[in-house]
Amino acid sequence: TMAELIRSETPVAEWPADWFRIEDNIRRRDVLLNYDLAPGAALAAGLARGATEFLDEVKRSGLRGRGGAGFLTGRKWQSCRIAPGAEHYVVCNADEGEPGTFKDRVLLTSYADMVFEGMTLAGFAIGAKQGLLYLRGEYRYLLDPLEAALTRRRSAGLLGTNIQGKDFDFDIDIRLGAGAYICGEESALIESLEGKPGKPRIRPPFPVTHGYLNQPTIVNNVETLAAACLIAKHGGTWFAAIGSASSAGTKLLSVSGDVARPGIYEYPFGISITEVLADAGALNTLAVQISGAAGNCLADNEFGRRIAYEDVPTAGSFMVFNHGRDMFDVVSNFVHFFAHESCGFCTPCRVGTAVNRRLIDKIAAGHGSPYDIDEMFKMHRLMQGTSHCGLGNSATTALFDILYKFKPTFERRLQSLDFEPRFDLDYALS
Ligand code: L3W
Ligand code: SF4
Repeated sequence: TMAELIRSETPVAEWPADWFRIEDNIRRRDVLLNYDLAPGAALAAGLARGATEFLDEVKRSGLRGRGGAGFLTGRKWQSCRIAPGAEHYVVCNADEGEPGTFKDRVLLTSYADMVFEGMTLAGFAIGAKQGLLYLRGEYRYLLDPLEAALTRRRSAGLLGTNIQGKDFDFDIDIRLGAGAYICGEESALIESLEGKPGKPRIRPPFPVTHGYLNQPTIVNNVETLAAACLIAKHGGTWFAAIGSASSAGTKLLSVSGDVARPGIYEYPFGISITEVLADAGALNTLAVQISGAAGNCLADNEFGRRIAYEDVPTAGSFMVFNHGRDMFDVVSNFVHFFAHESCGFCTPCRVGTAVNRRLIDKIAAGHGSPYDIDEMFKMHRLMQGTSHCGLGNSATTALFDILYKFKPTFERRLQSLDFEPRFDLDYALS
């Protein structure tokens, strides 16, 4: 069994082939999505279908955005296609900045053609001539190989004019970010693409009608665009048959932390936390932080839950902490992260993240009291209700999840043992 295999400490490379295919750092249970299509194969299949029929296949597939929010890709593309504008744009969000997420890096490193081909297919579906790949600044080392892939694709007639002999022109530019987490938020990303500071816009209007240069624009995650190639090739019904009821297809998870085998794993949606932990060789697990610093923290009584939009949604970050870890240290790290990454545009988030950092440092130094927990509650409620964008709205999710589930680690550090926050935790988390 898998458990025996893990206990025997057999090197992964010697595991039975039918358990996992390990290709370019992606571990797959059974044969799932084949990211290794020949360049041009998916594009030929998509172009042969025609733009509206291909878009119908994407709708039929049930594909949802892999950046975390899970918006229906077909619906997004349809809204953009019908939006009036002189030009339409395809933007690939490769600003993979969520702590613990590194699956887009693997796609960009080993399957760049799939990503570019997905962008090209998206351009065909929405009627765009220009694609932009926004690459996080920390991935600058990928710029040369990615540019080389674009050059190859141009020479092969997969980009440029009259692609594959059809009346379809499309090309792709790569733009580099400069290290700001907020530029993963789509409207801040668009501002940055326009050469402005990465401050989120007010949404609505959404980018599908008012995006890059105020023109209709789709912004999709790297993994979403790669999946679009498979839909072009195999059809929406094939894709919809993989995964769970409301979450079609597979998900790449970036598994890190206290596991014997960290890395990228591909699973059909619906996989349980327990199964992922077993596959990665996690022992003595205390908690799993899902979806990065902005996500939820699951304690061991929740490991039966499933990775799916209808249960535990995730952009792919799966950080494992065992009983040797102190969750206070983990959450302190997140609090510092958000104070650093808040863009400063709106007061609740700019001030709230800074106040929380001061309070968590005070508690860490042994000077804290229940009053400080109450203050953090106040910030939490304020920020969730009034922040301008998702960063401020989600900056305290992990803090209060961890406080709620691992209360003793906070209690130990407070001067007063009489730990009774005035605010009701259940209410605050509801
Ligand atoms: C047309 C409407 N389009 C919504 C579009 C919208 C966007 C998408 C999702 O991301 C996630 C969060 C974390 N007509 C529309 C519409 N859209 N209504 O759908 O929109 P939304 O607002 O639900 O979410 P969001 O704010 O864009 C929030 C994740 O982002 N996150 C971090 C992600 C990190 C990575 C990474 O490192 N690779 O992705 C941080 O918060 O999971 O769920 O396109 O335009 N009526
Ligand atoms: Fe900037 Fe935070 Fe306000 Fe978002 S919530 S606009 S990151 S200050």
